This record gives sequence, C-alpha cells and structure tokens, in this order.
Amino acid sequence: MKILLVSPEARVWNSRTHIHNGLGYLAGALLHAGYATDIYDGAVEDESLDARLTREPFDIVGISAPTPLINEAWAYARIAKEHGAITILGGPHLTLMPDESIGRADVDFVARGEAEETLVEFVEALNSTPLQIQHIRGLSWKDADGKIFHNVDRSLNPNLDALPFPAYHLFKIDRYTNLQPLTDGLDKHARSYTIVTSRGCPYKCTYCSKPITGDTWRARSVENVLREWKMLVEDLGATEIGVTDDIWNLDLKRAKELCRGLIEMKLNRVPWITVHGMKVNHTDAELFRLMKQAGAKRVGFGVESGDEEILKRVVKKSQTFEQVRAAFKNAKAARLQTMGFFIYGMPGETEATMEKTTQLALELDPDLAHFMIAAPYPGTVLWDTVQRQGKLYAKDWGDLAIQSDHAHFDFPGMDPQLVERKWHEAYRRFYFRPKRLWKRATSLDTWKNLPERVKDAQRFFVASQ
Ligand code: B12
Ligand code: SF4
Repeated sequence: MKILLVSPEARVWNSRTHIHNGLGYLAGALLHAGYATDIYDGAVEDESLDARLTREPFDIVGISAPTPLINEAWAYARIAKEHGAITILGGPHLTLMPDESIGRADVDFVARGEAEETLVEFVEALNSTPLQIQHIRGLSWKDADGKIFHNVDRSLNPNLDALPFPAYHLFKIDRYTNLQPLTDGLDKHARSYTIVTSRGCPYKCTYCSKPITGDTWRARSVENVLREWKMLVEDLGATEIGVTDDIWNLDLKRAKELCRGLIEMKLNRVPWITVHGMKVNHTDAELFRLMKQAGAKRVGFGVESGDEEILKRVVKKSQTFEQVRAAFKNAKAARLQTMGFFIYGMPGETEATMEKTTQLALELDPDLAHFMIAAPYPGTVLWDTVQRQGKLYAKDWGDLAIQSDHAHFDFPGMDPQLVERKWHEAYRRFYFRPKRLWKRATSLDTWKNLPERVKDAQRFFVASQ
C-alpha cells in the first residue's frame, strides 16, 4: 500500500507558504507503521497532481482541507479517482461537515478529528480481507448503496509524546518561504520548519474554530519537544522555526522550562517565532527575557479589538487591555519583534468601536499589525450568531478565507461597507505613516523585495477606492 498525502494550495492573498504539519504527523505515523508514504503540497509543487499520479501511482490518496479549501480538495479527489486511487479526506472542514464530502462520488472515506491512529488503522484494514472498518474510530464511510456511516468519534490523544515525530524529510523544505513576513523578506530558500508543542486551547473566543485540537490543552513534555527541536536544528538544518500551537504559553512555567532547555542545549542559534500568537494573560517579563535568550525573534498576540464591550462580550477573549499593554511592553523591553492581530467587523461593530481598534494598534505600535475582517467558520459561536441574526454573504466555502478584503456577512445595525473601509483604513493608517515609511525606506528588505512591496501597497490603496 502506497499513500500520497495531499494539501491544496490556498489561493487567497498570502505570499507565504508553510509546511502542513498535520500531514507531516500523518506521514510520520504511516512510515512508523511501515507504509510507503509521500507528501504532495500544491502550494510548492511544480507538477500538477495529475502529472504526479501519472508518473507514480499510489493506492491511497489522502487529502487535507480547511473550510476555504474544500473545493480544491474535491477537485483533487476527482483527479485521484481518475487514477484509480482510494480517496480519503481529513482535516478541519471534514471534521465539521463529513456528510457533505462523503456523499460525493469521488470521496471514498472521511477521517474526522486527529487522525494519526485512524489513518494507520484504516490502511491496515484495507490490507486485510474481509474488509473490516466499522471499528475504526473517527472514520466515515458509505456502503455499496451509498448509505453513510459515521463510526464513533476518536477521543483526543492524551499522550502526544507517544506520537512519532512528523516526517519532516518529506517536505521540499527549500521551496517554502520564510516565516517572517515583512520583516526579513520572503527568503525563497529558507529552511523554515514548524513545530507543535501542545494541542488545543481551553479559551472560548467566539470566532475561533478548533475542530481538531479541541477545548482542552494537551502539552508534550519539554524533553520530547526539545528532542524534536534538536532534530530540526542539527539534522535538518532549520534556518528558522515557527511554533504553531493554539496557545503554547498556557502553562507559563512549562514555557519557561522550554526556553531554558533551548538555551542549555545551545539550540538558540536558530531564530523562532510564535506563528499563531501567544495569549497575553499567560506572560510576564521573565518569559520574554528567556524567549529572547532562547532565540525567539518575534512574538505575536491576539489583541482583536480596542473596544472593551466588543472584546468582552462579542469576542470573549478573556483578557484585559492592561494585560495587552503589559505583554507588548515586556516583549519590546526584551528586544523581541512584536506582532498584533486585530479583527474588524464582529457583530455589532460601529465606526466608533473599529476606530478604537485602529487607535489601539497605533498605540501598541507592533512591528507588524495583521488586520483581519471577521470570518465566521462553522462550529463557532460567530457562525451561529450570524446564522441566527445576520446574513452570510459566502455563496461557497471558498469565500470564507481569513485574509479576504471583503466583509463576510450582514448584521443588523452594521454596515459591511464601513467594515471594509475601516479595515483598509487601518492598514493605510498603520503602515503608511511617516515613522513607518521611514523604517521601510531604510530597510534592506524593502529594496530586496520591491515588487512584492509595491503589490502590497497597491492592494490597500486600489482596493479601497
Ligand atoms: C499553523 C496553521 C496554519 C499555517 C500552516 C498551514 C497548515 N495547513 O498546517 C498557515 C499560517 C500557513 C495556515 C494557513 C491557513 N489556515 Co491555518 N491554522 C494553523 C493552526 C494554528 C495549526 C495547524 C496545525 O499545525 N495543527 C496541528 C496538526 C497536527 O493538526 P492538523 O493540521 O489539523 O492535522 C490533523 C487533522 O486535521 C487530521 N488531518 C489533516 N489533514 C488530513 C488529511 C487526511 C487524509 C486525513 C486522514 C486526516 C487529516 O489529521 C492530522 C493529524 O492529527 C490551525 C489551528 C489548529 N490548531 O488546528 C489553523 C487552522 C487550521 N487554519 C485555518 C485556516 C482557515 C487557514 C487558511 C484557510 C487561512 C486563509 N488563508 O484563509 C489557510 C489554509 C492553508 C492550508 N493550505 O491549509 C483554520 C481552519 C478552520 C476551518 N474550519 O477549516 C484553523 C483551524 C484556525 C482557526 N481557528 O480558524 N494555517
Ligand atoms: S483564538 Fe487563541 S486563545 Fe482564543 S480560543 Fe482560539 S486558540 Fe484559544
């Protein structure tokens, strides 16, 4: 049994590409179980999936999809079927809406939730006769008459240390851009790896979709993480590392231990960042100092809103502005680059609330500000609120991209055009002010990546007319 694991390309505005660590984990588990496995990432391949499968046949093609990429996943499934492969789809969207996909002719199976064990058991089952799949937790399938069956859910694996490390060697690593948008340029030859040190998050931000990793926090032991980190630095030649946990600093003591371990093991020579962001209320000055010593280069924080009511009652972020200010202050004092995430257009937002968000971004003045228009994903409180009281514009899952420059929904008392205007304005006011422009003009990166920078600028000026 030969398996190809596939990720579609995200066709939304984003000049960066990162490895798909979920597929890395699945490949690690399959290889560990003795199955020949490879990874095809549409974002970086130079041959089409059709060409790949013509060149080299695979028995099983497994395709991953978050909600905005489900159409591409279905298109890939069709190609795989044309090549006679068994198709299995998995990932966030399949976990939320398995029926929609399993009902399609080109999709043979769907895996819900974390799937390291599900996939290995599935491949084992296909290898044996008679075919027995009813016992495989987390698997959805259909019989010859098209009747759909959902096997019982697989519970979250409490022992992440037991999982084989992701099969990092299967990624064409020098084709991925670096992880440091806008600051160090998009090094096309960076060896940028990502690492997952914990899974899940107990907070309940209303826009956040956690169909895979869930509402509990499961941490790998510090020793286990350091072993993988050492492999990335010493065996795989990482030039930078991104921590992609939902909330890597939930346990402040463990976060500090991890930093101390990186320092002691001299792994701090390779810079690292927090991709998904940290939670401000689990930080202190010592953590940022240790992170800096441990090689961290940039920290990101979910700030979300500058309006107290929106932050507390609509976003439900469970943090205060004092904590936000303290985190930025401490991170800057430790000489870390900072990044802030801000959302525009949550239900009930007005010009005044969004203006407060822009004001807060200007006040915090992170090195990078990432402004997003609220995107409701199925399975979130935001999704339910919009379904109940508003109107979703998306005609198709593909319209739900996070980095879209259009409002995703109508909500009583909220003007979607105003949301788009305030969002564009936020970018303009943040990035195109004298202090910033001077910083940009004097940065080597601006000149190294001039065409991309011009495109960025056009995007914010032209689209907002
Ligand atoms: C790191 C990250 C990124 C990185 C890396 C992308 C990647 N695909 O790994 C970047 C920044 C590039 C990114 C981009 C995007 N992301 Co993102 N990302 C994450 C984040 C924070 C961690 C992902 C991770 O490493 N998880 C840990 C691994 C082990 O889990 P996993 O990848 O889900 O894989 C497991 C299962 O899903 C399953 N599985 C996955 N694929 C398959 C395939 C098969 C065949 C099978 C059987 C099983 C299976 O098994 C895996 C192992 O257990 C998650 C939040 C989260 N914790 O899930 C969001 C998240 C997955 N991203 C999300 C989104 C929307 C996107 C974008 C579409 C954003 C956009 N541009 O609009 C793009 C899509 C890019 C892409 N091609 O996937 C959403 C998805 C929501 C949804 N309903 O689908 C999430 C959940 C964030 C959120 N809370 O809203 N992302
Ligand atoms: S946004 Fe971050 S803190 Fe909030 S629930 Fe999601 S992972 Fe947790």
